Amino acid sequence: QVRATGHSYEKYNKWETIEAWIEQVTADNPELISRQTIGTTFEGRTMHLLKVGKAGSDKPAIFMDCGFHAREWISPAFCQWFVREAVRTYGQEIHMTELLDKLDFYVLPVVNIDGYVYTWTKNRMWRKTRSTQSGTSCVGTDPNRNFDAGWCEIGASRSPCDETYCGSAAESEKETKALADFIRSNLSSIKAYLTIHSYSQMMLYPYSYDYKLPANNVELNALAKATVKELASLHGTKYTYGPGATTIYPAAGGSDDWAYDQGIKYSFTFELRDKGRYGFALPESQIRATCEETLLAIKHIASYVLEH
Ligand code: ING
Ligand code: ZN
Repeated sequence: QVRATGHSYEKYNKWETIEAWIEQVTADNPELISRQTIGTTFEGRTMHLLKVGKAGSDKPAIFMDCGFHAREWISPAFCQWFVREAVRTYGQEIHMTELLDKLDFYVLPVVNIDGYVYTWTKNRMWRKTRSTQSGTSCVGTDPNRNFDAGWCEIGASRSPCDETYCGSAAESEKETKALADFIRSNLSSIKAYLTIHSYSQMMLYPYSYDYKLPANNVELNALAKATVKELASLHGTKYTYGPGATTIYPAAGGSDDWAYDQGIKYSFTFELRDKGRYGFALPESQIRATCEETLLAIKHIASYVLEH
């Protein structure tokens, strides 16, 4: 159990608290967690990545990130919850124990740290990164339009002032480049890519940059169906699921499509609670239930990946 200063799993934590928590949870669980730096943000903050799992050789891995979009606060809350539940239930609960014995989870607690800090200090509804460039006074690129997957072809904007600005080039952002570099360097072990957003209660799989379907569409559809059923079993929360383009909207440059095209056959975007009542401002009173149900979904996918 971690007690980093001011940190709570049932509250939204500011970045300095999350960063202290990252250090603490790693120090407290050396048998299960190791930490590495994968890069720095535009404003110079450190991008810490946690590797969660029992030490072993040639283990398959699942990569999961949170906090792509600054205002989606439930997302980093889930990554923290996931790590806590992993260390709390390892050796206690057979399912988690087996998962951590047999695979590693790479957890990136906050991708867009600069944006997240900005939502705490200046504008709660900020979405993009905080990068600047010459020729415009507008700030930020949409990190989920910045990957090299049909980059900027559809559902993205070339105008730096827009919320879905795709950036000056694919991977123009230090944050997306760091994430993509890490995945490229670990492609042989990474079997699944999971990216956590909010809101709208959806489980999306490729493609979003095109109306084409992935080669294993039938399998992904069945896995998504079973996963949302598992998620709903706890509190009755209903998720829709399907290819991004037809389930939410067409949008190029997303990380799930990019990861899939790198050869990671299980690639999903989760849109957590709710469906719009509170939207991005999901009350802290819903953190526990949201994270509990989402954890069931992630464990379901991990078990599936282990069997396949
Ligand atoms: N939704 C995602 C977004 O970036 C998405 C939806 C998923 C787009 C996958 C492209 C690829 O717009 C939120 N809430 O951010
Ligand atoms: Zn998002």
